[in-house]
Amino acid sequence: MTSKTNLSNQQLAALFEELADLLELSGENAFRIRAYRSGAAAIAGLPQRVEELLAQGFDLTSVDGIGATLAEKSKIAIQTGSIPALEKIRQEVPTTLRDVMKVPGLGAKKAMKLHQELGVMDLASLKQACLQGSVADLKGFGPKTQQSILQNIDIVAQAAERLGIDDADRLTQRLKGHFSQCKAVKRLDFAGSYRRSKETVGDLDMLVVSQSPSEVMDRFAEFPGIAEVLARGDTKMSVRIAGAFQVDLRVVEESCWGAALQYFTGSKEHNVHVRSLAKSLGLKISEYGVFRETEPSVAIAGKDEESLYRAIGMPWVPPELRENRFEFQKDLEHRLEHLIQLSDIRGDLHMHTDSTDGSETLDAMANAAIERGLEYIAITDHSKRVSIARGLNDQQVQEQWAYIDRIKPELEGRLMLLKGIECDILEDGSLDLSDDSLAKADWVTASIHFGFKQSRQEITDRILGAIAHRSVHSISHPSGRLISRRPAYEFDLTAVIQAAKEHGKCLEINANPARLDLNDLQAAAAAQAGVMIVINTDAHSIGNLDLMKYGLGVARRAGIMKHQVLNTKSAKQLADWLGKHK
Ligand code: DGT
Ligand code: CA
Ligand code: CA
Ligand code: ZN
Repeated sequence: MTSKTNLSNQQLAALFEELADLLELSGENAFRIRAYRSGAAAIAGLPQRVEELLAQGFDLTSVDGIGATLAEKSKIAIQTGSIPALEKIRQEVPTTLRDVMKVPGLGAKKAMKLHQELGVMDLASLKQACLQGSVADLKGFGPKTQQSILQNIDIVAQAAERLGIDDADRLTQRLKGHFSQCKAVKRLDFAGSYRRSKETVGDLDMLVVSQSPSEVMDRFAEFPGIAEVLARGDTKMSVRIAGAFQVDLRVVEESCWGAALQYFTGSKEHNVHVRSLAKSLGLKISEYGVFRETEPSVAIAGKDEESLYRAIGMPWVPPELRENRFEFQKDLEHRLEHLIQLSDIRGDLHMHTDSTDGSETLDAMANAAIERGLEYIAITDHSKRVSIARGLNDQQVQEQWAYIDRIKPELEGRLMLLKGIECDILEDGSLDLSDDSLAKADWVTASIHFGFKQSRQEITDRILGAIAHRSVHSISHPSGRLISRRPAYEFDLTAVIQAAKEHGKCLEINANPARLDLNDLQAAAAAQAGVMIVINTDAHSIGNLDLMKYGLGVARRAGIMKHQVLNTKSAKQLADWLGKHK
């Protein structure tokens, strides 16, 4: 079979995703839609291009999730670049409605109703309809729904443009792998917001040192995920990956590496300040190096970043701090000396097991923690209110803790295993488990999973009540947001910080990249107020224990120092701390 379309697996998967969305909008039966979705996921996960597989005579239906219909449509797509069924339905349903159906709280049915009744075509016309108040008048919607749609539109619009830090991370790994065999590449790194560990990344900025830029660009063009080459010059190239995501490549000289890396790492605000400092010293900093204004052709620094910062009298600034927040303040040296790093983390105080919605047994989680060199963990399964996760009631949690007491001796000297619980803060402000139960725990973290639509005051009061409860040690994912999917509930962060400080309770940075909650600014405010921070993975599987690094990204962006984080303490120190916080 020959093909002229050069369709990547991501592009092919995107076609099936679109088909599934449009079918859902048109009211097609759920079974067919699910088949296309799982097919799309299966195709996106294939290690080799579908085109190559077909050329080798590989039978696509042997892949889990790909049936005969999907295999046949894939063949046609590889040959023609599209799928006839998709072409047909695009005539009937505007494809821009896909964004509308993804607004939290809407879905396909409501999106279609908005289309049919109000002529909504896309996010822009949806926003307009909300602002005009016509959504509130529609049967089944109302003013409250209209209000929440308005809030959620921006989140969806942003999600379409930005990649989560973990997705960006995976993409950098694939790109590194792709270039590992390319001899023309002497050095490769990623700059921009990715290097600064922002929670989402607008585009990836890749820097390469090479003597032969064209060879590097040729190799770049062969990257399997590429949908389109947007621009290619002598040393610059931009491509579009899968959906809408962009990767910029710049090839630089070895002698400019530090200056280029510094320039393209940003942030823009940081760089503006760096350059004004340089100017006050009679220096000029560009992506090519540091120059004396009197001698603009000879670089005096810039081969590495250290030399660039030294030239303006500064220590090297970790990328996460380059946001013009803390790095130009007088206490920089002190902050740098103590800035928290991943190796400071000695335990993890939020994780789930298969007793609720985790995928592993308690023993497996404990062993995985030991393998990762953690000194202690708290098992914090859900409480009963989270019924979809089979949350534990008073009796079940006692049973789990009795089990922990039984296996503790075996773990002695290897892992301190804490009897914990993630206890829901109920809608009425009470806690989901009895005071008697909670008093028997080693570690109680309280969190909100329901009642997001309550007023700012009600939600604030719920959290304040939990903070004041004598058995609670910490509040988990305090804002309740899901990045690019659900906004935080409304609450008074300042009041929460103050109460946590007063009662000596912790606030969590939840390291799960879908949450990162508290975020960097909130965590900075809490730490500056003197609140103890705890950084937890909220692991639901063994692999999730490795998400800690994303929480560290947030903490470092917040300028947080080691002593401000509870789980940098040794097991002994933590036991002492818990003893004092009974
Ligand atoms: P993003 O991609 O939106 O998540 O954020 P960044 O920070 O990665 O921004 P991006 O990709 O536009 O640019 C990467 C860095 O390059 C940016 O942080 C600073 C530097 N940079 C790019 N363009 C300009 C510019 O026009 N002026 C200045 N001062 N710096 C720039
Ligand atoms: Ca960028
Ligand atoms: Ca860029
Ligand atoms: Zn949890």
